[in-house]
Amino acid sequence: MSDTILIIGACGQIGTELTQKLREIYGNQQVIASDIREGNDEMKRSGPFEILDATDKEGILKTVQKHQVTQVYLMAAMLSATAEQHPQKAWELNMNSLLAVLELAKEKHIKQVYWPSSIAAFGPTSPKVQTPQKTIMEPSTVYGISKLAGEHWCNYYHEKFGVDVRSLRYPGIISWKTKPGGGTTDYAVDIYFKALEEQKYECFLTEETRLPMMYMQDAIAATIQIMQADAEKIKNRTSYNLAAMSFTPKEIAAAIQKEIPEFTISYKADFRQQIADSWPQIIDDSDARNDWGWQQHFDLDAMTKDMLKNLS
Ligand code: AKB
Repeated sequence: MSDTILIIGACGQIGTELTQKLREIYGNQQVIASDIREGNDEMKRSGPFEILDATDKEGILKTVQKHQVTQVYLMAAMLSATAEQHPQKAWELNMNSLLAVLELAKEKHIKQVYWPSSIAAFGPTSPKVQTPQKTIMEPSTVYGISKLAGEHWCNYYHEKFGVDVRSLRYPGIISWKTKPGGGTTDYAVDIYFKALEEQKYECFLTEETRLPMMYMQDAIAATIQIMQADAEKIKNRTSYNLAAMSFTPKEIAAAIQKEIPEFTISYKADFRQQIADSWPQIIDDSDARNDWGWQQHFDLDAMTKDMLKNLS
């Protein structure tokens, strides 16, 4: 394959594993990892690494030209909980980085762009169960507003300038290699670490808070699958709903208890409860399944077994 890929935000939760997988597929030298902070040894040893500010269009252009980049995966973002603490900064990072990359694609410096949206693009007035691909979207968080606006920028650049930009509305992503930071769904990662370290966990959401979630392997597979799909299969240029499972803190705790019977959970809801309450519970992703063949592999029990095996 002749593509050269730049990952912006390669040191984050998804970026780290995406970099590894893309290097396996395309070859180490074809995948340039970049982040505003220094990458870990493994990331720098296995292929090229650049320090890059996601909002610096000129810096991105220089990196694109230096490595003759054809595709950009823009993974840098401020997530929901942190964004509520720093609304202005979140807007600047989440929007300026996207507009910089879309402009570079419009100017034909790159051929293809991947940009993640989120279930956060929905809001309290969206249907909570089987949330459709197209429905009322009135997000009540800064992060959600930036994701919804970003989706429409993607669609606009595609319609007006023919930019080949593809996007998925990620649910909460669960993984063991790199911890997420600043998200509302992060409890579903922390709980596994605490289950092994302390056999107990205090959850910042209430026991019945149901949210859409996905194991990292599935998220990476979906991301690469949509980028490799034939262009005519991508009928939606805002962002595709994507789903694998939905569960509550009580249900994930029960799944952990099957493996660690002494594990206990307690609940102390904080400001993140309001964010979670504004999001869908179960997503209808039939467009992604029908248009380009999306299918998940992990359910809650399979993910729990794999998480605990890898962490212990
Ligand atoms: C968050 O919790 O902010 C993210 C997301 C659902 O996009 N994991």
